[in-house]
Amino acid sequence: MRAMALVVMVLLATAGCRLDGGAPARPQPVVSGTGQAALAASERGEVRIVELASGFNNPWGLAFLPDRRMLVTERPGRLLLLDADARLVAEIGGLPSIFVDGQAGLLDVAVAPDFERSQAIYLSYAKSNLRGNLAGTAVYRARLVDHALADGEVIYEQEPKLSSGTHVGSRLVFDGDGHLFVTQGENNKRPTAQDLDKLQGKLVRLNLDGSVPADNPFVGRAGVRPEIWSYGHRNMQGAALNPWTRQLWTSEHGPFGGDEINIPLPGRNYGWPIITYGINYDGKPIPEAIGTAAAGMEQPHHYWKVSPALSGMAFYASDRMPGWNGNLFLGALAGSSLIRLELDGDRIVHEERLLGDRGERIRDVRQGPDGLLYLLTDGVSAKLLRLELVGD
Ligand SMILES: [Ca+2]
Repeated sequence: MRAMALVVMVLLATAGCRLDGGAPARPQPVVSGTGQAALAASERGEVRIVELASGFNNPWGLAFLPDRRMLVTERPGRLLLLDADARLVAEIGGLPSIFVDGQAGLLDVAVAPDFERSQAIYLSYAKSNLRGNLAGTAVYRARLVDHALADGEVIYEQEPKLSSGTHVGSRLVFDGDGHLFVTQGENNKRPTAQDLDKLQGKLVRLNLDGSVPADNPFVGRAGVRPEIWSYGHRNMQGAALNPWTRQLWTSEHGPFGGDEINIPLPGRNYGWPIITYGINYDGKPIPEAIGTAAAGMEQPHHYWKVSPALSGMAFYASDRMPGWNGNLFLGALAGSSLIRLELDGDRIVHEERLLGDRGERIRDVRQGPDGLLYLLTDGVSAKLLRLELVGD
């Protein structure tokens, strides 16, 4: 066995002191640089899987800085900075107060398109009300200065707040044209997904400072929140910009069955809970559902009868691994695999499940600046993995 440098960093920061509404995070070591590699077979060749780091506590989102360092969010309220070799550098300080309970907590992280000038990063998270018993999805923008956030500002938050820790989303995606998309859930308050005066169960589109774009579809309509881009969504935990069409694609958890991919168009109704391909977990129909289709409601672009439990997603656009170029990858939680979809234009023409024999829930997937794929697994002792298609 070759000598390996094990760098163990015990985090001394007391993350618990800035958490509201839930058990404090349990600081634990993130172990980097083990470099353990495994091979897996796939339709397009052999896949080399390298374990870059482990010990993350319920990680949610991964983002690359321009210098190839990485930011990883942990749902209990930590933001970690890793160097380009995935060694832990620091826990970032100066985060906002975060509501941590169930599915709620610190969620996605996104690096501003002009980061090299602005040093701005964006976080989506659950923000509590004053009583601390309910929360809503919110977006925080701040500058990353060394190992802390500075000049932080809440640029968006759901009001009223309805969640006690379920179906909060969330992913953050820039459209490359001066806007930020925020995916959200309906807080398991199903009918609110159809209420246009509420922000739960909506995809929203903001300017980079959080203001409402003048060309949002409902601007100026009485009783309708102008942030809304599309509605009738259950819980979108994945989103990515299609690099070839520049359109946003989202993944959405169905109930029992009926997970969806959508390409949300402005002002459209994506149906939840009126139309769905899923049923309740107890085997009964969704109470509000009238079927799988209705006038004025959009069909999903793609759906699964058996829910993989879709999480983060990434389009792969690189010549580094030609066999995967043009594919769409999605993490599957319950499905414990990485879903690879082949596209013909927007049409999904083939699906392969990767890494299924590892039995790991996949929380996020991103294309790295080196043209390789990076995954976060899920849970209390989660891993950062790097995938390379070597038999291509
Ligand atoms: Ca739908």
